[in-house]
Amino acid sequence: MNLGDIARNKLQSLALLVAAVSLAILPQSSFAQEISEPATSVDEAVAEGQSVADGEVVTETDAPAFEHFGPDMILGQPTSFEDDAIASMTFQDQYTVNGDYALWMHDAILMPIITAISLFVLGLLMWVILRYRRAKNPNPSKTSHNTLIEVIWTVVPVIILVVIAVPSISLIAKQYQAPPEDAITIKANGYQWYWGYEYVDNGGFEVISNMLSVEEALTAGEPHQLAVDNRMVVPVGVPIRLQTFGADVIHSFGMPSLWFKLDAVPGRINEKVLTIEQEGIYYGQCMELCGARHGYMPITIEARSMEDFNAWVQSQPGGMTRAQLDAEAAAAAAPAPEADAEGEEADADAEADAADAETAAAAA
Ligand SMILES: [Cu+2]
Repeated sequence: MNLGDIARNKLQSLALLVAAVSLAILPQSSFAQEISEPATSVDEAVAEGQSVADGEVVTETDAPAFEHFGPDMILGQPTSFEDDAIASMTFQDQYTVNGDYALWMHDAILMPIITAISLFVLGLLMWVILRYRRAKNPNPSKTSHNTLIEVIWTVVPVIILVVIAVPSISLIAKQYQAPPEDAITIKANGYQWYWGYEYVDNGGFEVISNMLSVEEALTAGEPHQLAVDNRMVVPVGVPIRLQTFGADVIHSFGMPSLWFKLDAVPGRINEKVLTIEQEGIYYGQCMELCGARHGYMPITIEARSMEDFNAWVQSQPGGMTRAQLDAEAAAAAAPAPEADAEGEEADADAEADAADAETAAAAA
């Protein structure tokens, strides 16, 4: 190795060192800044009452006003130990039919069975320890088989497992029921490290959602690390076909109070149906370890009446309600009045031709 090579090697390692140090001291906020940008520009467009559709700036005229819910409408969120010790250790309140069922299964089936078995085993242990200790029972029994006891300790656990299996399997079946055909499709895209909500059935616009800073969350009266700048607004009481997709790595869309968790996997679309029972704000998080800022990509769902949802959709760039899309499709499908008349004539001709052909065939 000559002197030049040595110098080059030294320089390369120095460059690596400088890069590593600058990465380490680069403020975290600069990452957040990068990913917040698209959302800010959309906000500005909305604030100016304009929507950017197909690259054109369109001024909105008749879109109804929409206002987001305040913190008084927060329903689905975790409870801190200080506020309520018991609630902090168990499930959040549930706002879907599946969530109610799962909570019932936990409270009425699993917990009583677990408690009874634990107490029974504890009782048996205590009895054996006290009654059959060496001082009390110097000559232990040599019994090695007892058919009755063996049958009981085989059959009873089988019955317990069957009792648990029936509601358990039925819950799995409920969770994976296919959404009805008219369900509203919303696609949640997981990015490193934020969420994008694509409104497939409402014009295909995407809402980019980033976590609020501590100050912003406190000002808004919302919980920090759960509150976001742009919420996922959904209609209440109607089935939503919620699809998940991973744009880079595997994420997971998890909403504890809605009994909904679905992995967002690159290269495939997962889907489950979600029907929220009550208007309000619900918080969730990414639930798959997805990288450095995995803990900072929360989900906020705002469930609104269909009327409010439609108003919100129209406030989004390129957003179209179902009625608007249907009307547009009908207008595109229906020919102009003149063409319509000609079309009818053409139809009549075709029918006559068909009749002629039938007669000819019959004659032959
Ligand atoms: Cu993630």
